[in-house]
Amino acid sequence: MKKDIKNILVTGGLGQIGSELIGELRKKYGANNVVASDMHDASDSMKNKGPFHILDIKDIATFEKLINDYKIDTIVHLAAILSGVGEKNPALAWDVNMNGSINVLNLGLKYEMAQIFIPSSIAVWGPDCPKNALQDSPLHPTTMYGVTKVAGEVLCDYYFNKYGLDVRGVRFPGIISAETPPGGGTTDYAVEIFYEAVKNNKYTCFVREDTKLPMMYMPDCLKSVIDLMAAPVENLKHHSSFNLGSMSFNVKTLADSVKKYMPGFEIDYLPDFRQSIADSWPDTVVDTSAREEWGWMPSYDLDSMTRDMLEKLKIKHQNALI
Ligand code: NAD
Ligand code: AKB
Repeated sequence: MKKDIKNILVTGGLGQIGSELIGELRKKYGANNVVASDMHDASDSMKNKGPFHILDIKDIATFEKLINDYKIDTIVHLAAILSGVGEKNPALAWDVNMNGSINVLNLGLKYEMAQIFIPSSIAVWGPDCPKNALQDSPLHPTTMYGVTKVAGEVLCDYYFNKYGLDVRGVRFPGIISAETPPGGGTTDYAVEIFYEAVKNNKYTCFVREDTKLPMMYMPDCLKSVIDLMAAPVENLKHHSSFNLGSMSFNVKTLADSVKKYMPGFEIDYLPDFRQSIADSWPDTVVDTSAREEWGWMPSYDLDSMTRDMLEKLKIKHQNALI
């Protein structure tokens, strides 16, 4: 039986996605019904907007106390180690990503929760994936981050099929945003370029100019989570592994888009270990299942995103916030 979402706990809420998703969830579900958490303490401005608690996702006692105190019936699980940091410390990526997800799923089961949302990533694919990734393309990642994302998807589907726990998730592309900098992934260059353009009008990119990856602007990322969480479960054939397309471009095209609004912008290239991670991921994704099963439709393209990013970051720069 489908249960209503009333009280949500967000893990990893101070990260790139959480710091904006919490606001969107609060608009829909009420400020006091969305509890933010992270392993680090939050700023006063974050704490003034609604409940916040320090929570390491491996600390089950604190997890359960929060669930009981706030009558939590839904977890949006964002705490994770991303691909760049994960390749430098694979043991940490395995520990946080796998133990975090299994703890969330077991607590979801124990407290008979209405829903669990755990994002996956384009990192589930590896070099044998076609450059245009299909929903069912082979999942043979070559990073530990990707390994944990594949295992996470399979685990989520196991909990749905065996226990009927309503677990949902999407394979996010690289997320681009102006609020909180990204936390150590391979697609971070597509965010850094905007920050550096505004601050210095030049950027040294850590992948080659022909590197092409799927990307998405934050407003579309937020919309995807809100819409998938609200979708009727009976409409879903997939659960935790929806491909999600929005835009795809190589770094040269991205730099040209920035130059349109920042004449004189310069870019050069100094590829590092993240080049081979980027090379192992597809260029584009086919997201027909998300469109058909819950009406996914992105709004932003490269040009509208570039304009909005630069506007937002210029204001932050003028106010000495970046
Ligand atoms: P992020 O790195 O910006 O934030 C992750 C947060 O998790 C950080 O605030 C960190 O402090 C917290 N964290 C780390 N270890 C923790 C622990 N043990 N206990 C509690 N908190 C802990 O990540 P994000 O970009 O916001 O990503 C959120 C989710 O979306 C992740 O599952 C990530 O894999 C997925 N995703 C993100 C992107 C992207 O481009 N941002 C793309 C694909 C998938
Ligand atoms: C990363 O680059 O690790 C993330 C992702 C695509 O999952 N941004």
